[in-house]
Amino acid sequence: MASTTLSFRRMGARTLRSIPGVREWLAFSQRHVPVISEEQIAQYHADGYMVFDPMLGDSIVDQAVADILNRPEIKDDLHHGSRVFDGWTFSKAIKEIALNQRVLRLLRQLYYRQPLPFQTLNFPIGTEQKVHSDTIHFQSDPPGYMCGVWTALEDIDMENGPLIYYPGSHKLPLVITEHFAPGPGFEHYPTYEKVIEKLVKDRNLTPKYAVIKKGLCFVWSSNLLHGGSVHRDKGRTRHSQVTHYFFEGCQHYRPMDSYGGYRHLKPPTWIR
Ligand SMILES: O=C(O)CCC(=O)C(=O)O
Ligand SMILES: [Fe+2]
Repeated sequence: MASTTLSFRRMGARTLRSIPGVREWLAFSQRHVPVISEEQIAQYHADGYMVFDPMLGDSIVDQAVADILNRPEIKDDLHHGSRVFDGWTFSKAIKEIALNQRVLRLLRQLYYRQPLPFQTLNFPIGTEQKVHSDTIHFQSDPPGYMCGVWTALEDIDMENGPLIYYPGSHKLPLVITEHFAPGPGFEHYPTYEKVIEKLVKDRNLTPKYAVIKKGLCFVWSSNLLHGGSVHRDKGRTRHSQVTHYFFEGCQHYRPMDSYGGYRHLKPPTWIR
């Protein structure tokens, strides 16, 4: 009897949510409802990362994967750098992952500002990307209001190229273009990678790996050192999606293209 009542209630809630505008109103009215504890917030700022369950459901995760499989950038030239840029522009599932209400609530709790998703990248296999901090690509003023939310679209283990990261490294001083290049520009990126490699060695940093289950997110603070570890099992995929977020009330610029007081402002395209 109790379970019949419960399933009627669930059905009623589902029907209500399908009315146009109700879902959005619900999300809006619940935007300040906490999804993590004060201790977890403190832990995130101490470590520079956390694992979070956005409660996505398999169907949306599988749909996001299906939506990128026919893209030419994946079908015609698959390599470790392969990625689909801004899949949210054509995939409802990718956009839903980027705008997931639990993630938005989490980020509001972590930063006390409204999060603004601005970019999605979908990876079919491990990136094997060298260790870096996203602050070389995206920075805010005031600094630090940027983060990455990396969602496992399938189970990740040590064989299919998990994220590598260095706990606590978000507290290291920022590495900016002036430290390693004669001027701004992406052509200096290989030098940046060498600088970071040396930093990791000199500080004797110990890596960890984001071995997480399908549907879970790995959230990193803007200056956390991270990259893609070796994708050992070439027969497997590593479907994943990263969404980058800025926060409201900040100026946004690209450090790699900035230099000597000049800031390369690049207004992001917000995902909405
Ligand atoms: O997925 C990866 O292996 C690395 C992704 C990354 O570093 C990023 O998107 O900022
Ligand atoms: Fe990154």
